[in-house]
Amino acid sequence: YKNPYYADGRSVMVHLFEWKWDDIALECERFLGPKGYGGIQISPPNENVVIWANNRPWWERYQPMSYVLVTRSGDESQFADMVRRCNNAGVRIYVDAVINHMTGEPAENVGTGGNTAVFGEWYYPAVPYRREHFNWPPCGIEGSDYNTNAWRVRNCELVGLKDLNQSDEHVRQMIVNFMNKLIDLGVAGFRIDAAKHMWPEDLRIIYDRLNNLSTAHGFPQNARPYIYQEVIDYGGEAISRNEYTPIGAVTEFKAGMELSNAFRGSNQLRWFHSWGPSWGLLANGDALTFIENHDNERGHGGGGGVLMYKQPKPYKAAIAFLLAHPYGEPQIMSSFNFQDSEVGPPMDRYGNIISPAINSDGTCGNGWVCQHRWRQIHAMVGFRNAAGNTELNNWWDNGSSQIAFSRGDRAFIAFNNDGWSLSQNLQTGLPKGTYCDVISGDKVNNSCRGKSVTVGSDGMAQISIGPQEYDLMLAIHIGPESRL
Ligand code: ARE
Ligand code: CA
Repeated sequence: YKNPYYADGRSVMVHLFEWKWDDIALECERFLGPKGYGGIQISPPNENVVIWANNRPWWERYQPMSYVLVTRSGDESQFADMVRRCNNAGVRIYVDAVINHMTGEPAENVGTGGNTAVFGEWYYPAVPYRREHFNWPPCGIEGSDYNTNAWRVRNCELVGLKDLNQSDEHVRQMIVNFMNKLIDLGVAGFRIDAAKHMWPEDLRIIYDRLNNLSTAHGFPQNARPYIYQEVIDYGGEAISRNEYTPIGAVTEFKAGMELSNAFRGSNQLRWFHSWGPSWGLLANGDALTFIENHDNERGHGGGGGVLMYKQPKPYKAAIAFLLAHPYGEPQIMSSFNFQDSEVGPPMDRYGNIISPAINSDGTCGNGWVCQHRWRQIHAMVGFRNAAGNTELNNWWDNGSSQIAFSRGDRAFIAFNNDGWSLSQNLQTGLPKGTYCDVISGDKVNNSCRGKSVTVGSDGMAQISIGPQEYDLMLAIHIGPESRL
């Protein structure tokens, strides 16, 4: 359950938050595939309750009404078309699976697929679920429960969401049927929403009943779905992420917290020499790493304090480190622009999501941020792919916040988060030649739009990054995107 089964030579997952299936299919073909992205986390594909009272907030999608594949992102045929086209472009699809709970008790009672429920009776006819399928009697998780009471965190309601009982055979079967349907449609795995709120032994039984990935969609024989479980664990709670690593990968929230902290200037980059488990992070193969997610970029999920698209310079640098370093299975966020933390994606007055526009310079419009299209970010996907599974070598630091390292003889990166210039002759590990820095500009017509770096036959190169430059890192690698 810990292998994302990316296509050969690819890496990095992007969360296309609230994107429509038709737009994702196009994005796989016109951008993500060609740029080397490995996969996409999509928003929950199953029917959710419609919440006009809050003007269609993004979080209505975390209130399932049924497992029918109809949402604002599209219907089942659009979903199937997306998965097929993305797989053909070499890009895998990972589903955000909301299986801990159903809805709260909203005033409105119609789902995105037209189904209704009887909330007061815990009755969801389109699944079907009835009262006996929920943890009973209902109780609500209180803030102090996280520190003291694992049972209540798992058996009471998360923010009033009706809590399914995953030890019930019928509940297990409905969840397994839903997930297997998605596997058969060609998805490669799942984010398990609110995994902390379910018992690991119940989850194990559910995972073990999942089908192998579909060979009809290009996966190898006997491939198990990639499973990464959302467990927020900064330490000190009654429930530990270590209870979940035996059954799948886990979201590593500490990675984004530490990198945000450092690139904000509150910690020196030299300490990242030992980045990985010795920082208290999960074992390498267990960790889904990211800077920010859809919750904490907007202050949900105990969030706040992480870098996000509104602080572009340190944010891009934090992502560059995340993608350059071999530790973890990295994911990046692709957001829509927001001021209000509850507001949903760009929509028309009927509630239809408005597609991203693609500007002539490749950036997005219509309210979509599309971090995955920022040059400094997609260039680092190319860097990670070029680095492959090489080790980290040639670490250098100035005793403060100027650092550099190489990945085998394939890729080299330097960062300057000090307030003065970095100007050093450094070992890049790379073959002799001239390389374009992929951060400061593309290679166009065999010349560099940004900086170029000349590597000598001994691998050494003069590296310069001033404190006031547009970006604080420089990256070069083998392969046609960088080498002249
Ligand atoms: C909404 C309203 C609520 C209302 C509820 C029911 O905001 O006021 O009571 O509906 O009517 C998202 C939103 C919620 C939203 C929910 C359903 O964030 O605001 O509720 O959708 O629409 C905990 C969980 C963690 C969870 C975070 C948000 O452990 O699993 O809270 N994250 C996932 C998703 C969210 C989603 C859900 C779960 C629910 O990523 O987007 O909620 O499907 C400590 C603990 C953490 C805890 C955190 C916050 O840090 O360690 O475990 O996170 O506090 O309590
Ligand atoms: Ca639960």
